[in-house]
Amino acid sequence: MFRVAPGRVSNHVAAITLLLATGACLFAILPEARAQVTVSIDSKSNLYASGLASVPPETHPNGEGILPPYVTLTPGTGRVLRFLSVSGSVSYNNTDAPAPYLGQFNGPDGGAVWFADSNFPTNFLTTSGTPGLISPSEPSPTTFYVDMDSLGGISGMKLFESLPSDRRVMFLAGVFLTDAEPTAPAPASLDFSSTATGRSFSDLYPLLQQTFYIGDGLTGEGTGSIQTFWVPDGATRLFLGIVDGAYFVGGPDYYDNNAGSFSATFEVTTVPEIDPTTFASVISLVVGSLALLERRRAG
Ligand SMILES: [Ca+2]
Ligand SMILES: [Ca+2]
Repeated sequence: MFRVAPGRVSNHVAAITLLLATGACLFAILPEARAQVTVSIDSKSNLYASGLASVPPETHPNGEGILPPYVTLTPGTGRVLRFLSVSGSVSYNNTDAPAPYLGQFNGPDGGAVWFADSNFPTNFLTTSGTPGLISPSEPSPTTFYVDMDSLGGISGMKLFESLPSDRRVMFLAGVFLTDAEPTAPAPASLDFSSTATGRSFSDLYPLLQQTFYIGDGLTGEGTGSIQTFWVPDGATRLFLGIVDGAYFVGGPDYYDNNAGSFSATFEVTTVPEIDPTTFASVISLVVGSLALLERRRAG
């Protein structure tokens, strides 16, 4: 540590020493800056194909989409991911939906998109007794919610809302992986319903292979503060993509009728652990130096 020898240094040198010590302290606390990255995410990017060499078509009979984009991450601990900008819009079906539903585009936070056909109320919906599930008596057209199963090593995801207007599908989503191909079992599915984690979290701690909601990366939609996604130790890749499926329930599917894309700008920084003993030593040095300066000034 620094030592200030009384009587042998001028006030000037002591002041510089104090500044250097304070600067070193601040430098240790500030996060390490990393370069910003911008990635384009096609709406056909199948998040459930993350880390695979190719998209297995047999698990997506109605449209397997394409491999999702990814970035490599510098290994480490205490890493956080923050999105500085997410823009663009996507459609869950701009190809073969009935005319009223064709071309419903939504932004990165997702949309409460509409759908209605003769199968919808009976095949996939049960009772309004459970929050988020739509009552069969609810008039069509109604809106989707998300209740995806895991596939291989990649987890599913849930996003129920009682109010149809609060539901969100086709949002930007992500998953952290190592360099290895993901293998089962998948971790538990995260639940982004407002009755669970919600979409307005300030910090999220996803596991490896656990898909997570990103949206626009802000606590609100286009408003609020920047959300912090803690990178799981061991992660060396971040994949960005879309969660899609038949009515957004069950297995991933129906990627090929999507349209549009998102553009996401983000950075990963490292927040060093602050060693309490080191921190206390520096504070003690600063206080000691101040006291020395005062004594010399008084003398
Ligand atoms: Ca689709
Ligand atoms: Ca948001």
